Amino acid sequence: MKSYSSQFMTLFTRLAAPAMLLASALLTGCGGGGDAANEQLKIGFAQVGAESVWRTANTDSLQNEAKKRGVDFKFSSGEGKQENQIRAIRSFVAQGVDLIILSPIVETGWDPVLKEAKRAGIPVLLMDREIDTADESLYAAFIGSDFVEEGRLAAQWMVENVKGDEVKIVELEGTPGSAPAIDRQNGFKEVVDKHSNFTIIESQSANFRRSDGKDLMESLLKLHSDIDVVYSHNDDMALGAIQAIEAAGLKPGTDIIIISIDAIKEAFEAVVAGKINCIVECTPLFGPLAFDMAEKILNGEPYERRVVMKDGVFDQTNAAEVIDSRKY
Ligand code: GZL
Repeated sequence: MKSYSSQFMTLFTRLAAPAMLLASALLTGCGGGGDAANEQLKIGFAQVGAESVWRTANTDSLQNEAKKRGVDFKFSSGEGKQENQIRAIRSFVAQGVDLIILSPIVETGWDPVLKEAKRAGIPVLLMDREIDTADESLYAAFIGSDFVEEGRLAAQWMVENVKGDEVKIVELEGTPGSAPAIDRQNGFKEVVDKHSNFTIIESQSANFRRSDGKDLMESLLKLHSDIDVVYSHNDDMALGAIQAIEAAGLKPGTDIIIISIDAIKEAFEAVVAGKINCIVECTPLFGPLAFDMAEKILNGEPYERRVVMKDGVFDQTNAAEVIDSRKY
């Protein structure tokens, strides 16, 4: 297991590398052969779960890249529970991994277990979602999207494309307490609050899950006969809501405008079919970048502590031309 402090790493590498190479040459009888510094990386990944197409695409991206790089990759699915992720992190520490990748299901409650990783000298790379902590030293870096901006982009598209004196919106929220649910709600509201003819009449969680999105939309349609817009924090819930809207005899994308985030392939297909009006991209394809960052952290090389992905906006004016190039 490599230790983490970059100063120690730099010193260690400078002083030890020639000695290690000499030792390996003596032991293996080969002069200047294998590079001892290139031992197999052992990385633990505490994933949220498998709640959405986005999530499984994210898992695949990491697992495929780990395989390509010959990393000893220890994957643990939290199955939607923080306690499972905390248990996985403790297990990675006990196994002496070199680095931990964490996609934290919610923002709070991580300090104790991250302190244990820090005491063990194991750096933590936050991927996808951020945490709420006063101690920034508990993680080495963050790589993910700007969820507040995603919410703003969704609302901006709505105020530019949906007309009416009194536009009523229902919001399908993601997992309560998660960074994407909190931030996508805040970013959307920031723009809506500047336009008095737009009103959010309901905002409830469907946990990023398709079946929950369908159930929630069914109940909202029973409560309200005048819904103009559905703003969904992810495509899975939007696709579930579409099932409920159609079951109610209404036309999604026409009778009720649908705006969603993630931009999975199935959502692109729904946009082309006229059932979703706008999707804001949130790429799950972190694999190559995550492992590049992990290697820099472990090698004591300079790296960006915060890497924010670029997200696009797609609607019925541009979805058809890019759908074939989409990778998730
Ligand atoms: C966003 C990610 C969210 C996706 C959902 O980066 O955390 O979690 O928007 C996923 O599809 O479940």
